[in-house]
Amino acid sequence: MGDSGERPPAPLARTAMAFVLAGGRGSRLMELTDRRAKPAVFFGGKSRIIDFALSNAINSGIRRVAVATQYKAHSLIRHLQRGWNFLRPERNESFDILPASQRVSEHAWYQGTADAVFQNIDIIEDLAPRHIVLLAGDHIYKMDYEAMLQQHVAAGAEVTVSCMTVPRMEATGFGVMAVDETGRIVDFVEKPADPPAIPGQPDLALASMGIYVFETRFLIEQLRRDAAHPGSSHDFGKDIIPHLVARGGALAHRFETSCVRSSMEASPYWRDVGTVDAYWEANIDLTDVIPGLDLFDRDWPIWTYAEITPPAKFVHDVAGRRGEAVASLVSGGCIVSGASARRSLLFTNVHLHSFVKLEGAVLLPEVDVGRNARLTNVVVDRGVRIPEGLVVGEDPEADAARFRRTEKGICLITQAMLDRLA
Ligand code: ADQ
Ligand code: ADP
Repeated sequence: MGDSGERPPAPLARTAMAFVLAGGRGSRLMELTDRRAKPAVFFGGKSRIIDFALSNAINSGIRRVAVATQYKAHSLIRHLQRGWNFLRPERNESFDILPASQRVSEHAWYQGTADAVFQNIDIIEDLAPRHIVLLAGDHIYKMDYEAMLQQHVAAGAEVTVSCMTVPRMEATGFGVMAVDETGRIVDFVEKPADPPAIPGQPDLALASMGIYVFETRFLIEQLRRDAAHPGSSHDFGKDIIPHLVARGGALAHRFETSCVRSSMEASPYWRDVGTVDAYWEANIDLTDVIPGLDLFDRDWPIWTYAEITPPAKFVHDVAGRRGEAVASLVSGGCIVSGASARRSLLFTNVHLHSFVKLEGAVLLPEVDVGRNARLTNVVVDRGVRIPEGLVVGEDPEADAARFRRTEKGICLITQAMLDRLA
């Protein structure tokens, strides 16, 4: 290949800041978000959901990160402090946790996503990043934000919005857009009851992923304008983005062009894991021989805080039968003692006792499963002690009476539910 003489464009991530919105509740995850915000919910054996957005930022080359927190933020803040405090001001890097703290007005927590950024304008101005990449802390995906920054600058857009095609009937929970042949967004409706289809593709819609790129100065101007607007709900999807689309300044960025895929991943992967069913399925899918999401991709590592644990251990039960796990992920510190697990995910420090049988089980850290228990298609919250002989997943009515059973028949089990039975 000859040298064209053209220099590659200068990277933009290094002078950008990732601003992660991590304050929402995620109420459809039921009891999993009773005590922690959705971004702090465990995922994939070792990580928490927010680790994906943060790892994407770091892997893209971004070295300034801020996380706005609000709802039940303790578990999230503790995780961020333990795992994500390696960015150093001495290297012109920064990591800021920004809890809603009534900094602007003594009467207002973060009113909406735009207000969560507005209330921190002084901190952003101090750090003076050239661009802001706005992210949600609650999605599972691998994406190179540098590609999106480059497209934004090359096109001279006011805002660039990342998007992907979704089945039209599933688009009711998204911002749905129409684009012209240049990629300009010509229409945008937030969470429409009857989502508009992509022209010529009646079953598909173009959905916003809630990822936005702005030049910092322009974003601040828009936030100030929005804050002064009496009718605004101070939300990106409801207020800021529709306003910029109407001005003709909004550009669509196709996720397909910047999603990161290892040789194993067949198609672009993005999950909301916003319901217990979606959460169970996305976790269990990781046990597939060829999973849709490759956590073993060394070119795009998902960083997290991980406790230092001994290796997972498999031992015979009292009668000399083996402890085994097949088609499963087993994290450090686990002990599988004469139990058998199939198509299951054991997070850190899970203990299975003799004669336990698991099938389709997602066990969060420190779960202890007593002898003879049989669990099928379950999600068990952190630290739960499953009593000896408990059977879940074989009698729908009994399950629904005792636990949170979803339409698809997945049971979510928390300690409070078990305590009520005792
Ligand atoms: P939603 O995800 O429904 O839609 P929203 O509930 O505002 O929008 O949440 C966006 C992010 O902001 C989440 O990560 C949430 O945790 C966080 N958040 C919410 N309120 C917050 C607050 N007060 N303070 C701090 N953080 C807060 C958005 C867009 C849609 C788009 C979807 C894609 O509005 O257009 O299609 O994301 O998932
Ligand atoms: P994680 O999200 O890491 O699992 P924990 O389960 O330790 O975190 O706790 C999540 C949040 O719930 C923390 O704010 C913790 O202080 C709080 N918490 C833990 N146990 C209880 C409890 N029994 N009652 C009320 N709050 C609790």
